[in-house]
Amino acid sequence: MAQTLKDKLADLIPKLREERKTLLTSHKDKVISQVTVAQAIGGMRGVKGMVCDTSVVEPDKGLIIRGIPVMKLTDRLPEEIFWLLVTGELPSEDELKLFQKELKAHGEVPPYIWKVLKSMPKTSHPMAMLDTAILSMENESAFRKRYNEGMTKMEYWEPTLEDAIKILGTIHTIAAGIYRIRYKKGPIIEPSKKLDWAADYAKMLGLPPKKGETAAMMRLYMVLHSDHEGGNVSANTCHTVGSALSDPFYAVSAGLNGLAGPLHGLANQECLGWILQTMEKFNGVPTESEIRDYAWETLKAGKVIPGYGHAVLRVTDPRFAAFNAFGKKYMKADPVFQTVDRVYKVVPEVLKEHGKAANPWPNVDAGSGALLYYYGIKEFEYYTVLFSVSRAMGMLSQLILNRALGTAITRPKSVSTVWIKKQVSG
Ligand code: CMX
Repeated sequence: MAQTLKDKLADLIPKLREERKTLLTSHKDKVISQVTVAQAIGGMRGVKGMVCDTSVVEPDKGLIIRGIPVMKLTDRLPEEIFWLLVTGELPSEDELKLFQKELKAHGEVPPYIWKVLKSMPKTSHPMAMLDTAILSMENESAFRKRYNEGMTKMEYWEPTLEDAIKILGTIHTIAAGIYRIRYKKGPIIEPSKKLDWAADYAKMLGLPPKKGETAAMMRLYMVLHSDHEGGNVSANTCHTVGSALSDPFYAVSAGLNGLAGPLHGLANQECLGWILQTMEKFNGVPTESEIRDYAWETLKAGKVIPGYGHAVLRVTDPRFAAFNAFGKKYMKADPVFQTVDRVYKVVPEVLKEHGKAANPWPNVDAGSGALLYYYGIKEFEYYTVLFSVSRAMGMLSQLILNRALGTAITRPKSVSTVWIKKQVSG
C-alpha cells in the first residue's frame, strides 16, 4: 500500500540513526580532511567538514542525486525528485499521487503574504520579495509551535517535515504571484487542482502553454536546480541557520538570501544579460570571433564571464548539457539559444588562455536563461526566483534529514591571522 512521506520517513529514520551512531562510536577520531592556509583563507574550498546525503557533486561528473546522475532524472517530476532527495528512493506511482495530493492540500498562501508583497517598493528585487514572503510565513511554523510545547529531540523531524510541505506547497504560488505583482502582469492566478507542481507554476506565471512545451521546460528547470550537495552558499547557510533550531521558514529564507548573490544563483540573470549584450553589440547572433573579442573585453575589464567556472566542477555541468539538449530539440532556430550555444564553443578556450579560472566550462546558469526567455519570461531579474523555487527542495530535504539525525549546531573554529602566522613561522 502507498505510504505517505511521513510514514516512509518514520520507517527509515531509526535505521539512519543507527548508522550514524555506529559510525561515530567506531570511527570517531578517524581523520577525513586536512586544512591548508589557502583553504582557510579561500572560502574553505574542498574542506570536508559537513555531511549531506541528498546529493553529491563529483568534479568530473557533476550532480548525482542519491546515486543517480542527474541526466538520468530529466524525465522525472520535481515532486519525485523531492521524495528521492529525502528518502533515497523514487516514489511509486501511488506514493507520488499521495504526495502531490498532500502538497495541494497545503497549497493555500496566507492572505497576509499578499499584503506584505503588495506593500513592498515597486522597485524591490523579486528575490527580496520571495525571501520576505518565506520569512513572513514563519507565523505558520509547526516547528516553532511544537518546540514551544516541549517536543522531544526525537520528534524534531516531524514538524520540520510539516513546515517543509507548507513551504513546498506554496512557494511556487508565491513566486508566481511575485512575478505578476512586480511586473504588473494582471491579477494573481490561483493554483490548479489538477496540474503537477511545475506545470502549475508555469500556468500561474501566466506563460503561454505552447502545446505543453512550457510545462516540460519548467519541469526540467525544477529538476535540474533542485539540489547541489551541502557546501554551496545557499545550502550551507540554510544548514547553519537550521542547526540553531531556527525553523524551516527562517532557514530557507536565509539560504535564499545567499542564492541572491551574483556569484551564486543571481549569475543566471547576469548570464542572459551578457548574452543579450553581445547580441546587441553585434546586431544579432555574433560570430565566434566576435564572441572571443567580447569575452576578452569582459575579462580585461576585470569582470567574470557569468555562467562559466565552478567551485567544485571541472567539466561541462551536466545540467547545462540537459538544457542545451532541450534547446536543440525545441528551439534550435532561436537567436538567443544559438548565441548561448556558440558562446559554449568559444568561452572555455578563452578562459583556458586567460589561465585563472580553475574550471573553464559552463555551469547550470550559462544556458537556463535562454530557455526562460524563449518561453516568455523576459524579466531576467526574476530568474533567480525560479532557481529558488527549485532549490527549496534541496534545502528542505537536507533540513528534514538533519533534524531526524540530530545534527549538531554548526560551529567551526575560526583562527586569527596572527595565529596562522605563528603556525607557519615555526
Ligand atoms: N570568468 C572570469 N574569471 C573567472 C571565472 C569566470 N567565469 N571563474 C573563475 N574566475 C577567476 C576567479 O574570479 C578567480 O580570480 P581571482 O584569483 O582574481 O580572484 C580565479 O578565476 C580562480 O577562481 P576559481 O577557483 O576558478 O573559482 P572559485 O571557486 O573561486 O569561484 C565561481 C567559483 C562560480 C564563483 C566563479 O567561477 C565565478 O565567479 N563564475 C562566474 C559566476 C557564475 O557563473 N556563478 C554561478 C555558479 C553556479 C552557482 O553556484 O549558482
